[in-house]
Amino acid sequence: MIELVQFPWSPFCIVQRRILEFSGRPFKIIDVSSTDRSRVWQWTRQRYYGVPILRDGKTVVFEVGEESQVIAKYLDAKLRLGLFPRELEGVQSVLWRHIENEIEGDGFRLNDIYWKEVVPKSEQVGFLRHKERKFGRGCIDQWRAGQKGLLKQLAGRLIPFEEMVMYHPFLLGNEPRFVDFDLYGMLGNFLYSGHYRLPPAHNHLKAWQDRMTRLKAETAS
Ligand SMILES: N[C@@H](CCC(=O)N[C@@H](CS)C(=O)NCC(=O)O)C(=O)O
Repeated sequence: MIELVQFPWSPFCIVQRRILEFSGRPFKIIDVSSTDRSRVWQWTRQRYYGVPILRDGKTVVFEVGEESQVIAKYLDAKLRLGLFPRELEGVQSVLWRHIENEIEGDGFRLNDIYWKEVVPKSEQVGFLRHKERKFGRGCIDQWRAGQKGLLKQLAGRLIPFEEMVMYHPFLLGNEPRFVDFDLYGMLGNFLYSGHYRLPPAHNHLKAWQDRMTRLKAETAS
């Protein structure tokens, strides 16, 4: 059985978790601490410490670069999900970079404002240290001070996605593609704390999100 190593509020883990749920195949979730990656390090034979990773029998699958989609492409090929049709590779590549940088950047900062409600107590010191080493001392307080502006920025950045799902059920047409799951994951992280809703003006996006939550693959074999 496929095993997904994750922690629950990670945007990139939500992407792979939803793809697996969508596939309808049984899989096992292995939660690791957001601050202790020893299992990931061990399973990847000291080649990776990020999450998510997958283990499928003897195969361990992990990303090889900031913009690779090794895990999603592995699942797509194995479970025949139709998420990466060749004719959409170009447009999907441009979109997933934007989704994983701009949308993710606003979303995780907004969720991190509530980090004490989200991160288990035993992981909090490691979490804060990791954030402050990466983004500077007091970064989360700065994000909290700028919360309104961040929310406005995210709402603006979501307008093109709202426009995309106005005329068809998924971002690129009538079928769900990788970028649908990618955006779903980034928004899942933004919404994780329970303190936010999608901007009310984006009602098509809300309907898309509900659709994505329920979606099951018909063609998976
Ligand atoms: N491009 C990677 C990004 C994965 C990523 O950034 N994961 C975060 C957790 S959300 C992580 O583990 N970062 C390394 C760290 O926390 O040390 C993917 O799609 O999986």
